[in-house]
Amino acid sequence: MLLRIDHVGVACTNLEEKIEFYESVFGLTVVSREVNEEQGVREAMLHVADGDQGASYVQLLEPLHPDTAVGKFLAKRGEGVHHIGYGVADVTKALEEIGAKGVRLIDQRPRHGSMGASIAFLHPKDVGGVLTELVESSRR
Ligand code: V0V
Ligand code: CO
Repeated sequence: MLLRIDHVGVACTNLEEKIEFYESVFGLTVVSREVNEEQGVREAMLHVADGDQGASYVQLLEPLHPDTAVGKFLAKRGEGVHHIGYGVADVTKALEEIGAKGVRLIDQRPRHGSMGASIAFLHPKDVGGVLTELVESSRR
């Protein structure tokens, strides 16, 4: 069901500083920057690699307000890995299958994600403490 790791989401307090870090230390390139009001983030996607099933990225996330998913995470845990996004062929179908196995769905239906993707989150408490995102890429 999971095709690849689409992205690793990293929570940070200063997006511009963190972009510069990933560019200068790892030589990565920003391929997209967006503000996603619904998710409460300003984010950047940095391309890591291309594979048979699509590309993989690092997603740097800065909260728009303290009272958001990433804002609360930063207050509680500080900067670091926030979630893992797995590529799937059909996010609606994947949600159905995973929900039927008793895993709590944060999103009952897909939301708008970075670069036109359809995304949905699974509750970290039901995935061994890992906030897990399903990503149906718009380009396949
Ligand atoms: C919270 N918890 C986490 C966590 N965030 N555990 C692992 N990884 C995380 N990122 C734990 C937290 O420590 C608590 O455990 C418990 O879950 C409840 O957390 P809370 O601080 O009370 O916060 P809640 O319950 O209000 O919200 C937590 C959830 C929320 C996960 C439900 O953050 C959420 O809905 N996230 C999905 C949306 C999201 O993250 N959007 C930003 C990325 P203890 O302390 O009680 O044991 S947007 C994105 O990725 C986009 C746009 C994209 O890829 O395109
Ligand atoms: Co993400």
